Amino acid sequence: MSNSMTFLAAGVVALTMTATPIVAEKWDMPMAYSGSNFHSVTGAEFAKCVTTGTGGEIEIVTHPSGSLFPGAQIKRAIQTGQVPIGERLLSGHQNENALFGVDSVPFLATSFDDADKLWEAAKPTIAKTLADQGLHLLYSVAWPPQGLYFRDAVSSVADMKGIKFRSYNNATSRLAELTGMLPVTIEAAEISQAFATGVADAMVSSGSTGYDRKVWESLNYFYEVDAWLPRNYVMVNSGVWDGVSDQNKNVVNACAGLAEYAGNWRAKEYTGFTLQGLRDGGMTVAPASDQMKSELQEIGKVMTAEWLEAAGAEGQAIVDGFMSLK
Ligand code: PCA
Repeated sequence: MSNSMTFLAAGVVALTMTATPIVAEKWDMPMAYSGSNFHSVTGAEFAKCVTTGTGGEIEIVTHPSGSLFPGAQIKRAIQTGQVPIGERLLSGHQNENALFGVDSVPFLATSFDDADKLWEAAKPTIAKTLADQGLHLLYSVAWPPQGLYFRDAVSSVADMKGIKFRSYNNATSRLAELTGMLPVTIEAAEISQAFATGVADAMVSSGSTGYDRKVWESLNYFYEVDAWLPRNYVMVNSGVWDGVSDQNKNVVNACAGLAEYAGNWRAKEYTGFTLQGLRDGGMTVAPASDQMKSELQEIGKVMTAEWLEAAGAEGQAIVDGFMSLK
């Protein structure tokens, strides 16, 4: 390169730098579920939307499969500023505050429509509870309805006695206790291994998680119970959020709105698709027997009463609000 060209090139670089003083920020976004899971796919699109929409001023990079932080640590990592943003299962924090378990009360909201209404009723309280903990709620997407997975056929609660049961929150551990099973808490990212090695022989989850983790390699039965539809949500550290320009906040909010819509749409599409995937993998997928359904309903009543007791007036107000939307 001639001297004059070098000079010219340096001038262009200097001009570009002064003309557009971009302060690029990289936001690492931990996510607990596998990269192929629909929540993770939605999160990756959200990240791209923000990166493009802010002209690269905020670049979000997702880390699925619990690779940056395992699910149980994601919220704390954001609260303590180790990462600015992330996604977590809302009911995973039920041990901190019963309100976070509003979406895992058995048989309260058992369809996508009802889960939407329950979220509408709960969202202001949940957003405030998170804000009090230094977290800003961005968007939330439902999982498909929860059913019961077993290695061996089961037709009543009595058949469940003594089975090692993989749980993912307080409600699922409690369900295990009330059905005489033995709960062991395991993140979704680890379940294929847990089932293959006999650490657990059953779980409650969606067709989606069973499909993502290829559980047909170990388990043989999925009973459609439609017990509840838990939610994932994406949160940002409040201090980080406060530092975002109004213009970029608008972009992030618009991308969050799109992600919520697309994620919930995918959850519905994925319900039938993944149940068929379980069948194709060799599993028996069927509604629970009438006896099992009615016994689970009784257990649901106990768990509902326990949740209302723990969640107090705020919990009752959410349930009342939900009933008025139904
Ligand atoms: N899958 C997640 C939570 C709910 C679901 O359907 C899991 O099993 O961990």
